[in-house]
Amino acid sequence: MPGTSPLVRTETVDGVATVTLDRPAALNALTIPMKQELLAALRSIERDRAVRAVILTGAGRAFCAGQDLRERLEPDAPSLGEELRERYNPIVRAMRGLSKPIIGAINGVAAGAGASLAFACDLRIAAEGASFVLAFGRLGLIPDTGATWTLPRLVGPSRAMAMALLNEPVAAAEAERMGIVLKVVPGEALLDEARALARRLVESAPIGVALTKRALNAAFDRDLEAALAYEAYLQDLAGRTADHAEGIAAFTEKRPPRFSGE
Ligand code: T3D
Repeated sequence: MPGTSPLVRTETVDGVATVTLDRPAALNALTIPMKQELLAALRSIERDRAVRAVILTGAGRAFCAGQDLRERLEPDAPSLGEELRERYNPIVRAMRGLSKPIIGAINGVAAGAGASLAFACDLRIAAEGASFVLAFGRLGLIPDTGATWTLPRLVGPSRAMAMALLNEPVAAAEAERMGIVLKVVPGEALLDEARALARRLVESAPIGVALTKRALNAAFDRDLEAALAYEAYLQDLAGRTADHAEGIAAFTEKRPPRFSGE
């Protein structure tokens, strides 16, 4: 079903919602209305039981150039702290807390908060011409929109510090070596590859997928004992689902599982 938003488009096909940042003339730089639309799209996807996986991508040659810097020059522009608290941080929370996995299909440059959005996805694949640059330091700023949390977890503290302090673009092939992206594909194949990955997630047990995402996110901040306890709690929930019973039945009957999401 095509969405109506002019700046963030959502299209859902066969359980996969593709969310496209759609302001290509400004490399999908983020304005206040665009951030509001992105958050609304994520919230709507959370409520939509038909959606089991999400693809986040950009229209045109960029994924997202981060905050629209021209908007910052407007006389009534909110403070940066307010902008983060009111608009960017809720988006990051919505992405990390979404019960469905998000694949970043990084079609071009991801800069500033655009890179942060890419890092907030659960999985990423990139087009050959894509790149990641924190860019904040060039503006005298610190990395935000969750990048100080996500990036060290993706690449380790040393590489994260280098990206944050040096602000040099990391090309797609290097991003693959660093573990930021799962794979790099020709630009024209990117969306097909993302859809193929999404289909595999759509065919998985949705509650198991949601709880897996929750467990891994939570484990970042816990010691082993707490992680073991949380695993036991979540596994108890997963073990009570009809999909777990279906997984066992499918294994014993030597057939593919048909997960209902119950
Ligand atoms: O609220 C807050 O401010 C707090 C949060 C901050 C979060 C942040 O994201 S801070 C970081 C903001 N982003 C940047 O600093 C990146 C700025 N852009 C660039 O460095 C370059 O555009 C790119 C490396 C992304 C791409 O370079 P290139 O040479 O391929 O393209 P270009 O010619 O620079 O850009 C094409 C057009 O997009 C151009 O418009 P024009 O001149 O053709 O009308 C350019 O101005 C526009 N554009 C690109 N980035 C932004 C932008 N317009 C507004 N804001 C942008 N961030």
